Amino acid sequence: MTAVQHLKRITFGVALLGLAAHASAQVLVTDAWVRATVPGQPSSGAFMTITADSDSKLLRVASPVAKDVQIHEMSMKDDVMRMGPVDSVALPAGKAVTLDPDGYHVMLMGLTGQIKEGDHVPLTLTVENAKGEKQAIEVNAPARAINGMDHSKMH
Ligand SMILES: [Cu+2]
Repeated sequence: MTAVQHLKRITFGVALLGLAAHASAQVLVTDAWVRATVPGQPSSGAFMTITADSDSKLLRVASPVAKDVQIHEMSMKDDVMRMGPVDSVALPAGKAVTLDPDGYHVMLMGLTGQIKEGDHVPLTLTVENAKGEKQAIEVNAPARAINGMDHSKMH
C-alpha cells in the first residue's frame, strides 16, 4: 500500500468514528469490576462509574453469566441496611454516577458458574436518553476478589 492510500484509510476510519459519536449520546463507563465468587455462590455484584454527556438513565443490565440481572439500591432505614431493585438509575448530564457496594449496584443472580479473580465478565448496559433513544453499551468487567460485605447473604 502506498503512503497516500494508507492515509486515505486512516481518514476514512476517523470520519466513521466522528459519525458514530454524532449519532448517539456518549456514555462513558469506567472502573467496572465484578466481585469474584467462591464455588457454588449463587450471586455477585457488578460495580462501575457511568458518565453520560446528556441527561439519561440506566434502564437495565444484562450478562451471559447470570440468569437474572437487577439494578439494586442500598438504603438505610431504621438503622438497617436494606436493598431492593430500582426501575432505573438517573444519569444527569456530565455527572459521574458511581455504582458501588454502598449505593446502586448491579446484582448478578443465578450465576451460571464461578466467577474467578481475573475473569472478564461481559455486561450489556441499556441507557436511554431524554429523547427516549436507547443505546447498548458493552463492558468487559474484570473480576476482583475483594473482602468485605458478603453480598450473597443479603438475599
Ligand atoms: Cu443487591
